[in-house]
Amino acid sequence: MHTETHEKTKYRKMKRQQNLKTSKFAALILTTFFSFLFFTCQTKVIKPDELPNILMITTEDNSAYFLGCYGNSYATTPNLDKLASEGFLYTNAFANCPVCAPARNTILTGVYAASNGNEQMRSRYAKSEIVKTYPEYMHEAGYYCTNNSKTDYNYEGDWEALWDECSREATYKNRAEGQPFFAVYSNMTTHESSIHRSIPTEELKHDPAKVEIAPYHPDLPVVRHDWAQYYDKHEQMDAEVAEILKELEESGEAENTIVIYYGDHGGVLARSKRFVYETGTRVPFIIRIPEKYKYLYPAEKPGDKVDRLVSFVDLVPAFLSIAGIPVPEYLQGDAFLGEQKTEDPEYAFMTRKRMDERYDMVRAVRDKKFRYIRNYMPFRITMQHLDYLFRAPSAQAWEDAFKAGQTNEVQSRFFLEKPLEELYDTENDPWEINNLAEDPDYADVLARMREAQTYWMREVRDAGLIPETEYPDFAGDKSLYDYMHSDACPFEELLQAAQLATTPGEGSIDAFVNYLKSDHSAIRYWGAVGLLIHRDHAEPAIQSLEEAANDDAGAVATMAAETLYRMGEKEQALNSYIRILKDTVNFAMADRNFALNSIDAINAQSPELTKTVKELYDSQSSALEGFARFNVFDVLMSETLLKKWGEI
Ligand SMILES: [Ca+2]
Repeated sequence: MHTETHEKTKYRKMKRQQNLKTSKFAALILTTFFSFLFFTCQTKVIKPDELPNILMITTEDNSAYFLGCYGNSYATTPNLDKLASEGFLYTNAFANCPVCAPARNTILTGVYAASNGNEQMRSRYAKSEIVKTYPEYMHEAGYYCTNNSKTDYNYEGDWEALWDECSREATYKNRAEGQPFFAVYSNMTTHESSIHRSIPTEELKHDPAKVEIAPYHPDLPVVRHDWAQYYDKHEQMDAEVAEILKELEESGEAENTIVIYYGDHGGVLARSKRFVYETGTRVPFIIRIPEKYKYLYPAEKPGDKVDRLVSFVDLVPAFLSIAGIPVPEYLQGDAFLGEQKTEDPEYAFMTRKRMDERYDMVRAVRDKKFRYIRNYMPFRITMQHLDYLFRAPSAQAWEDAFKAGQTNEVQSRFFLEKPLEELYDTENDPWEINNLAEDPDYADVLARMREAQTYWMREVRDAGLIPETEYPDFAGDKSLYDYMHSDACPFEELLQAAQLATTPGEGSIDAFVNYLKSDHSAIRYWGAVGLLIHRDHAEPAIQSLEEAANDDAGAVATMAAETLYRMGEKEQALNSYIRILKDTVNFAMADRNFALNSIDAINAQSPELTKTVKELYDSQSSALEGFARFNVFDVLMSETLLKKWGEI
């Protein structure tokens, strides 16, 4: 049997069964059985004129929290509340990535952005030929596919070719007679940018004094103002969604159309969008199914709530299941509607890596109660000063309050280095401020979810294990997905190195030093990361680190340099940083940006380093004008650094 099919089936089984320790023999029997089922129980072909239309409405950057139908009595979202009463509201729905483009990458492909190698926000890395998009499948089934209008799929592609119509005028009304439609509408009203410019307080509909703010935010007028403004934006968005539904009603197609509504990820008040907490990933998710398709009902009757875990990776399988198209094996989610609906999965998985100019790597697992988080860069703070995020007045006020020593422990935590692991009881601690990872009472939960997270990385061949600076070396012009699934990738070694590097305790120093000797730059990277995390015990590795600081892989050299600097070996570290910034033949933008982030985190400084950063900035600062600034991460980071140092 093909290895990939075998692994995939095993993964599905894992999600269905509490017990991971089924014997290998039983696994083989079950695998064979499930594969047999897959190949024999193909779905019946549905004629195009019997297919339901699908109208999918996406709103930007909004958490479930801000909707009345999700239990918030201060929210004013009557139209979405009504939609929920007519449809099915999913209480455990998640974006697999807490930010626009990677979230959309997963929605479009049915493959985790982390698996596609398209997790970096933003980027243009290739998509694998193996991975298809849902408009391609829906076209084959006879659908007229329109997109109004956001694309932002985080890979290099031809969006005009993907859709029958793709513009702000795109509409299902131009389809052929009798043809089913799949129409997407995205609404920007609640986008992060909606709080960048403050509405005068007297014009706000929601009262800043009455909003309940998250306990990790300092209780300041400017913070309350942004919260109130964000409630206002939801009210406006709710009315705009109602217009789309009204148009559907007036078209006479409402009785033939499944309506899917969701937020594209959480947001937007600081520590939500971009972060794999509830606030960044738990989205509103409502599906309205007309009576004539009641065979698709996920619960007894409209108005019922559904507590099944769903995440965006499940959308493509669900679309295919609705349309009667067999769900191909490479897809990584589970159909939650239709004939190919699977049993309820046990977990949902979430990831983040680079956001604009800021690096981090975090993986999260959610069951119906707990959220487990593993931090692969615990030496980076949560609230790194990301240019776009800190345009929100409340975000800046929070950072200012922290720097002024005016924040309490919980409010300060996100400006300090992170623990390696976090575990939250989302039922009893919805703001996720009580980390249970070291609580012995939760040791079993921790172990179970940690195992699920490792298992998931293996199953999807998590491309996050490769530092972005090394992508071109491994993927070339192709997708990192293809490399990760090829025999050339020493996946098990990589996974083991990453997990060992991020294991709490004194650290396996000898193993990390051995990793530094690997031919594979990503394995060397995890060796350096292991030493950085466990630097209190890394004295015997100094010489290896000094060699690694000269590595020709930027991420390896940077991690080694940072470790040395933090251990007091500053000269060697500074030389390494300067080499990466100056050597434009061997190092590219990603290398420079990675090094600049490191310099910022430890505030490494010397006259020569300052001069080098200034030269980088001066030579390219014109590139920072307008939105182009978000494509030149190294220049943007050099600007941030020089501002911090008072140089510009
Ligand atoms: Ca978004």
